[in-house]
Amino acid sequence: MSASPLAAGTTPSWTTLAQEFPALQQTVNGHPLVYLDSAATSLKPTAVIDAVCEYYRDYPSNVHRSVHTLAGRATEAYEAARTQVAGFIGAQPDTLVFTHGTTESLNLVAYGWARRHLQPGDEILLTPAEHHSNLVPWQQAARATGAHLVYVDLTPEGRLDLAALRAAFTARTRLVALAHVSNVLGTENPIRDVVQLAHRQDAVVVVDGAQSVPHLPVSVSDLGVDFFAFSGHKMCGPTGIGGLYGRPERLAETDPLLYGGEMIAEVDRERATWADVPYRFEGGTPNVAGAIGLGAAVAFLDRVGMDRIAAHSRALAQEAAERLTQLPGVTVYGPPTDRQALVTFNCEGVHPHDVAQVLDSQGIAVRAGHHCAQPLMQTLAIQSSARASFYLYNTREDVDRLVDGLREVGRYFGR
Ligand code: 7TS
Repeated sequence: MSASPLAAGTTPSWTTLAQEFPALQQTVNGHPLVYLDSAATSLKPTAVIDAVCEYYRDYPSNVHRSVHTLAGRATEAYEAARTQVAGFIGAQPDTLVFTHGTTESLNLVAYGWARRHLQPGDEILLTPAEHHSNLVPWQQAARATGAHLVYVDLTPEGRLDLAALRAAFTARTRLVALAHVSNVLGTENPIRDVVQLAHRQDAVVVVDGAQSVPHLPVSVSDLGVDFFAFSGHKMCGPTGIGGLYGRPERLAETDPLLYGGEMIAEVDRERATWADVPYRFEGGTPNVAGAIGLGAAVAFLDRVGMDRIAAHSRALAQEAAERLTQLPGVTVYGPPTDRQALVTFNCEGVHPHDVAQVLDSQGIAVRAGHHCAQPLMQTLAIQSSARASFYLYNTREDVDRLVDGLREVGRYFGR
């Protein structure tokens, strides 16, 4: 780590920072890699890879059980990571549950809170822009409890319609679930306003932060949310680790999702009592290496500065959106301004998988498909789309490469 440009306490250039990501030091199909798929998963810096390797190499012990030295070191590192990650999202450590990611976090709320508290006829407010992970768990919870899903439409530009949201609340509204940042439109939802409206009605607000925590400074306490879910792998951390923040009073009224070792206080033949929050939600051996790697990831992001990262990814996405809009036959989705980190688009007459393939042949990685947001694809009246997503290791040259790559797509398909 002493060789890291970040260690010097200076402000390294984005090009210098990109050198911290070993995966970028390769060619793909004969071209230097341009990685524009960070919304699916981000690349990992050396600091994170080293932290994970160090755990497996030097102290690969289980946590919260054995008294030997290596186990003590593992437990200390795991809990230090909890403190660090909680601090990163403006939470207290005992309000942060380590999960395997956003999907598990949302399921934990849907099983542990919603199934216990929702009654037949209660209403769950959602938007049509939700990722399937913030939609299917509520469909299932509604089916199990007799609650109903109520969708709040977007404005024609693709933003949350606050007037429609206000009008959608009824005496039966118990829960509002929405993304902080859309993984397709790149819009940031006004969570504070949503919380204010919801709490007036005693409704619980569940926020899917999978696309916001990697890119924006986030404080769950400032936002005032009840639950907040996020994934480590989209924010420079390892796969298989993420978090669920819950307000203390909400976590206290949530049932565990996994029962077994580690999450109990006492067990006899007939029954058991639960460990304190957050441990009661972390049944079984946790992803120790993942948590330690995520701790290293947030330390890395903090050293770069979340304000800088937010401005950088936003500027790249905005520039890409403007330049793509000017290409013949290219349609860009989402509002023309206030775009976070990504641009979703289609090339007229070319399937997005073909777009992605031609870009890949030039060493440019983008995602194509429905982006796990099929109801939103239906709202946009498309089957699928291509998406370029940006992060701290991308540069303006990457936008140039994307634009050149799309001109090549046009030539290839005779447009
Ligand atoms: N919510 C949002 C808004 C997401 O973008 C994703 C993943 C998830 C939830 C699920 O996260 P996981 O870590 O539990 O899988 N989104 C994407 C994507 O846009 N492309 O690939 C994965």
